[in-house]
Order: sequence, then C-alpha cells, then structure tokens
Amino acid sequence: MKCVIVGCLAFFCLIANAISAETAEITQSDSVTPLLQNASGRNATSLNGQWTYIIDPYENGYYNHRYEPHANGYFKNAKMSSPSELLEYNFETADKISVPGDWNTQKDHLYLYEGTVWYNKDFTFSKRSDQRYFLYFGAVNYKAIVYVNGEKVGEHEGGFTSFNFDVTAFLKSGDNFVTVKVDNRRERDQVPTVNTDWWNYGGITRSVSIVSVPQAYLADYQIQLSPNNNQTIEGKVVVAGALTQSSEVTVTIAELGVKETIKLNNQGNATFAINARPRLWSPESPVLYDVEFSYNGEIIRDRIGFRSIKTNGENIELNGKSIFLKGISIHEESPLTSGRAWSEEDARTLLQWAKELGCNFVRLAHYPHNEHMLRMADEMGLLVWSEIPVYWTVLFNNNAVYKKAEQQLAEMIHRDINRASIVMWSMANETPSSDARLTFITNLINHARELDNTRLITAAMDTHSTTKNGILIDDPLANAVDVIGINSYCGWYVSEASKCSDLRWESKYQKPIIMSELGAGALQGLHGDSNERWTEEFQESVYIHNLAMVDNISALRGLSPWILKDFRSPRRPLNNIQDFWNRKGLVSEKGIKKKAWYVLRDYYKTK
Ligand code: GCB
Repeated sequence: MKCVIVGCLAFFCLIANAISAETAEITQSDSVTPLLQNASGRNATSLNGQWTYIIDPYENGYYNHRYEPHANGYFKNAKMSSPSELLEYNFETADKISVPGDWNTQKDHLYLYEGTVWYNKDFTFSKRSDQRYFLYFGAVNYKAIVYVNGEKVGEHEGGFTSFNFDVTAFLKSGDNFVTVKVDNRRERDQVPTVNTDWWNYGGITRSVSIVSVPQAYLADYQIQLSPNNNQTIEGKVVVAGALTQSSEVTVTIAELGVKETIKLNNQGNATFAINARPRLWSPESPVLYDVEFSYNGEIIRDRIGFRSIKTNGENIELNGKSIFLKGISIHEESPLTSGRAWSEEDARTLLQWAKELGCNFVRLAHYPHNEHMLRMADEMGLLVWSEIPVYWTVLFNNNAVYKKAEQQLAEMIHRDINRASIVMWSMANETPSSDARLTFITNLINHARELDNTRLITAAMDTHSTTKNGILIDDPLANAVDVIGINSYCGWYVSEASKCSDLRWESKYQKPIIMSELGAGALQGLHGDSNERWTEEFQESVYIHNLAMVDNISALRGLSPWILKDFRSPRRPLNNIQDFWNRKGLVSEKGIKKKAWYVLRDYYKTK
C-alpha cells in the first residue's frame, strides 16, 4: 500500500483498484444541518408553487410592542376561533406569491421593498417511520427563519446558497404547514454588504422540497478524476444517522463497467479509488456518465464528468492541454423577463446565448448561481468560474463577517463539488487593497483549498499601479491565487476607447491572467457616433479597442467581458437610458443583440 499525493484527496491512501477506508470530514455550518449531497437526485416532495405571504416591515409577526420576540408570532399560523377574538393576520386570506421567485418582480408594490415578508404553505404529507425528512431550500435571500407546524426548525443567513434542516420530528402525517420569515434588509456586516451593483431580489428565490432518506443515509459524496492519474476515479462517501444497518456503499458507473462496494469505517466514512478509463469531459466533448450511489435502500443518481484542471506557469491546462478561456460574465437574472433566474429554462437560454457567442467559459457573477446553471454547464460543455459575494467593501476586519463569507464559501463548494464544469472558485470581486483584506481573503483561500484543492483559486482584482506605458499588476492578493482575474474598464470609467489598444499591461507574477471584466454601457437601439456615450457604436468601439489591448497581454489565458445581458441595478437611475438597468449587456433585457455582441463573437472565432 502506498500513499500518493492527489490534490484534494491528498491524505488518501490509494491502492490500485481497491478500496480503503479513512476518516473524512463533512463540511458544515454551525446553524444548519449539513447539506445533503445532491438533494435533487433523491426522493423528494416539492413545495414549489403558490404560497401565501404577509408583508411585515415592522416585524410585528416576530416582535411584540416591547420589541421582545413573540412566543406566538405569525409562524403559529393562528386562526380566529370567535368573532370577538382579535387576530390581525391571516395566512388563509392573504395574497399569493410563487415559489421559487423573487417578490420584487412578482408584485409591483414590492418592486423596491427591502425588509421582512412572511411566507406560508399548507400541505398534506404522509410520513413513514423508516424515513428521515429534510426540508431543503435552494436559496432564500437573505435571512431565513424556518418553522414547521409553528415550531422553529432553524435559520440561515446568506442569499445564494442551499441549506436544509432535519424536520423528521416536526412533520406529521396529514395537514402540515411551513412558515418562513424572509428578511432581505441590507446590513453593513453582511456578505455582500450594503453596496452592490445588482438588484437585491428578496424572497424564496429557489426551489423548496422535503427530501426523504432512510434512517441511516448517504449524506455526502465526492467523485472525480484523480488529478494525477486519468485512469483513476477517486472520491469519498460519508454516511450519517444510525450506522448499524449497513456498512457498505455501492458505486455503479454502468457505462464504464464499474460496480464497486465501498466498506465504511466505524464512523461511516470511506475514501475510494477505482481503476477506470473514462472519456474526459471538455467543452468540445462534454461527456457525462450516469453514476449511482446506493446505500441502505436509497439510490442516488448523478451525472458526472471527469476532467483535470491545473496551471502550469502562465498556462491553464484542461486535461493536460493548454486552453484559452473564451468567456462572458453572467448575472443570475431571467433572460427575457428579468427577476432572479431559477429555472432550467432560464439556465438553458442564458448558457445557449454564451454558446452562440462562441464561449467555452462563463463567469457566474457575483455569487453562487442556482444548481441548474451548473448542471446545464456540465451538459453543454462550458467551463465555470463560481464566486462568493465578497464584493467591494465587506468589513474585512470583522471576524463575524469573515465567518459568514467562509460559510457561504463552504456551502458553495459543498453543493457543487461534483460539477466538472466548475474549474475555478473565486473568492472576491474588486476588493480595495489593505492588510485586513489580504488576511481575510487569504484565509478564505486556505479554507477553499482544504475543502477542494482539485480546482483553481481566483479573485477579480482592480487595484494596480500605473507605469510609463500602462499598468502594472501588483496587487499582493495575486500572490495567493492560482489565476489572476483583472477587471478593467478602459474607455468607459477611465481613458478613451481609442487609447486602450496601446495600453501595455505588465504583471509581477508568472501566473495566468483572465480579463474578468471589461465593457461599456449602451442602450440597445440607440445609434450615433462612436464617441457618443450610450450608443451601440460607443460600446462597439470600446470592445474593438479593448480586444486589441488584451491581445498584448502575454499571460492572458482568457476573458469574461461584462456582461451577457442588461441587468437591473438601483445604482443606475439615468432617465430614459438606464431606468435602473445596468446597460453593459451585449444583449438587452429583451434579448436583442447589440453591435458589440458581434465584435466579441468574431474575436472568439479567431481564438
Ligand atoms: C464592476 C463590478 C460589476 C459592475 C460593473 C459596472 O467592476 O465588478 O459588478 O456591475 O463594474 O458595470 O460598473
């Protein structure tokens, strides 16, 4: 038996075609039950659909008039038993709202609302004594306090990551109700903080379901190509609950002739390594295999791609070959209707646009996107940069804020660890340089590498020094990442488009560079001179000169211009031009292509 260093699984002892069992760690945050791996691949009852809601700006449903938490808040879903009784809320007669979905675009009067809204859903359920039940939320922006049948089951903070609670003890056979207090107020000590350039869409923005698993269940698994040997598939399994029933997990990949029985150790964990020769996943050939994990009567199905990603000097290597990342940045906003995107159709449309543009890469900004985006990227063959909302000026010297960022990082990695498309975890966007910021983000990087060091680490930076001919990349954070992301708005926020082509970039670091943002605003349909701001011609010219500029950056290994589609932002009030839309999209909010679209598409044809 020999110990091999294999990236994320560095502590794994591998025996060819054999299974070994060791203790592995499961990611968990303090406030919620550890996230079930692949909730969407398990037995589940959907709670999507119409919920009732009550707007509660003063939080009457939570605090009494002395501002003490209510024992009988709205979460009790009380009913008036006699006309003389006073109850000033009633979910039964309340207005309805769709889940998933943000409230801002569903209800005109909530367009700009930030605060508390109570959601309630009545449902009937048939409970089995041999099952355990998890109430699973794809995401709630920003804080959720969750109740089942009037009892609190847990709370979660962070608007873009999935979470679940074990509700076995709270559910009953027959009539049940779930109540969620959703609060999307922006606060200085949150991640993100008060100041962003996107709409603060509130609500239960992604799917809700009750997932049922056996009493002893497979809680987590990880499966991937060994970073050092493309004839080995390796991973780990973690079982939770009463461990007495079964001591084996079976992994089947029928197409590869794999059926392995993995022996668990007495803590219910095991690592494994299997000899196999999968065809490798890549944008040209996004091969996915049907993988089944079975344990204690439960079969969990997943679709898995196998590939490797590394840097080598200034190169990024996918499956051992240098690659140039032809990308575009994307916000999680519905392609034609705006509002927070959440559906498979939304994901398909957005990513299909990226494919049409000639992309092999997307930067999913500025927070973890819904799971459909990642699964669709796996299917369609798009490499992904996935990011947490450590954006601009979060409180870098505040440890509680650090913990929130770390929790979101862990939740993002945990949910998406098995997606071949994700090649990069991004820690931050445009954070002003300081010692506190460097410590904060370096700690995040260390944490990300502990959880997953099979992928690359990046961050989008915008602090550089100027030189005689141009710009020197010298942000100390660049030392800590694998790939340097650079946001630069030559011709829009600085300088003039025609001067950008001659700008020379130098870097102090021998690392790959991705131009993670560049761009300019244009109102689709507005035409004029290329010097006239907001015209399509102005944006086109910025693209032409910036693409000439980036061609001179010797370590450039990709770009993801800003941005695929116009998106809503309260920072953008200019009448008749912006009207609360950031206009840097290559397509309008209605999906109409602007002139710059064709410039980028033609550029990618040459790459
Ligand atoms: C940036 C930010 C992005 C903004 C963009 C803009 O640098 O990273 O979130 O939306 O600029 O349009 O100003």
